[in-house]
Amino acid sequence: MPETVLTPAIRAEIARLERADIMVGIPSFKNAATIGYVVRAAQAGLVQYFPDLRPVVVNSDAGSPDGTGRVVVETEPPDYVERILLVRPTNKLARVSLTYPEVHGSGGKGAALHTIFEIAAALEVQALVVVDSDLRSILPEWIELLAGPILKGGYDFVAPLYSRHKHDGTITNTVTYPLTRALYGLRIRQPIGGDFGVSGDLVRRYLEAPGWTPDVSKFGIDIWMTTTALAGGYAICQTRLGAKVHDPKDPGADLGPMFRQVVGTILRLAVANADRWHEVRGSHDVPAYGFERHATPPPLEINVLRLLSEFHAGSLTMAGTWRGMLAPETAADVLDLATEAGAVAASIRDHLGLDRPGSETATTAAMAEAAASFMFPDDLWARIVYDLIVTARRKPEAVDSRVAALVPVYFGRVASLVVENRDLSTERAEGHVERQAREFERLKPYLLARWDAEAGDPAQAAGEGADEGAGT
Ligand SMILES: Nc1nc2c(ncn2[C@@H]2O[C@H](COP(=O)(O)OP(=O)(O)OP(=O)(O)O)[C@@H](O)[C@H]2O)c(=O)[nH]1
Ligand SMILES: [Mg+2]
Repeated sequence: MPETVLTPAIRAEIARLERADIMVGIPSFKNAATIGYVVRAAQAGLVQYFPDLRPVVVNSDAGSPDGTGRVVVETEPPDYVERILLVRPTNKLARVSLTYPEVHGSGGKGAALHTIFEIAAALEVQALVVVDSDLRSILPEWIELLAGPILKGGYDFVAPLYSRHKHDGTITNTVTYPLTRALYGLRIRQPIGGDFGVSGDLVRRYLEAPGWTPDVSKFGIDIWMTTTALAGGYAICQTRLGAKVHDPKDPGADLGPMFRQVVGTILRLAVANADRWHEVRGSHDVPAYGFERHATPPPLEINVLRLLSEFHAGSLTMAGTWRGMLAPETAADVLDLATEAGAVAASIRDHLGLDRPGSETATTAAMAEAAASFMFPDDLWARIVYDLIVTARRKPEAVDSRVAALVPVYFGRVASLVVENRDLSTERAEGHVERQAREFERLKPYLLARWDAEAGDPAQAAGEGADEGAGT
């Protein structure tokens, strides 16, 4: 990780705080509406569960114009928490909100966390907890659930386990969970959940680790943290947090940039850590901490029509790129599916009368029902992701453009999952996530064969299509 020049304000805060045992770090960007609750929950958790430790809450903000930092500073003071919880902690809780500097010219969630790591290391904390600032479902107990395994159990990295709505967490369900599991052999169900516990040792490792790219300064940070912990052989567990309720996102409308940053990062990490995953077969459960509870996350609407239309539109402009980055038979299957997606999208519009003025909206359920015939197979998706790893090694400079070209294909994959899960309970839909993860494991020999063939004869490109330029 590169060294950043901490701003004078941050240096002054470090000098003022001197030391802390436990820190809660909260990255933010325009979260004035929700961060107050997150700060109160974090404070209450520190006071209630760790009254003997020196605690600090640090908000690392992007300089949000909506007053996010002011909300943090003006939210109820720590002694309010002491009064309502009837706890008299040994140490006063410190609270800070500051604006983080960019890392090599890139800002975002990862740059915010970079500053949080620097402060945590400078204060020599034993445990760092990071939580998102748009959380509605955080409770004081989350601080114990995320820090407890580090302070009591000797773990270095605590990944979250939550109940999420069956249509939420699509990047997790389609890429980061199955790929992390198949590559490194550990079943970390939420590798990019955003709410983590990190030991002081691992924080120091993060500050030295290589591979801090512009994507890691943005939403690549979560998978970078998880993979760096895995590749470094750190002790990892999961913790049961109940439901994750946060600002909702529709994949087709909101998740394109996040997908590019997360998937670009996971591919680069896969190339860099090949010696960590090459010999791994199968996978193991990861211990889970905390009481098992049943929670029902709120429903999430997904625009299936938009997903299918974007998949089809992608095939019209990116067919050449797809042929260049996928094995020939994989590319042919994807192009056929994209054509079908176009036909299904047209029939949804027709069926639901979406071309008529004033009737452009429809529910997820109605769109999914109208698209019932559409199916993007698990094994095809797994091969696509594996092909991308192979091409990421061959042409590292092209990772960004390839991952951008993958976005419409991901939309097609998500549309298929929404269709398939339309009438299922969250538990049954979870079964499909597991089925897909097993498919990634089953096809790992396909990755290894292509990877090894490439190593023996990199020029030959393992039978891949030659057409790189046309149609991009
Ligand atoms: N400092 C900083 N924080 C950011 C930035 N973008 C996002 N964040 C924070 O990162 C956290 C996660 O961002 P979200 O947009 O909620 O993303 P997410 O919940 O991981 O993603 P979904 O599961 O797809 O909703 C929140 O606390 C955001 O405030 C940024 O540019 N700068
Ligand atoms: Mg969120």
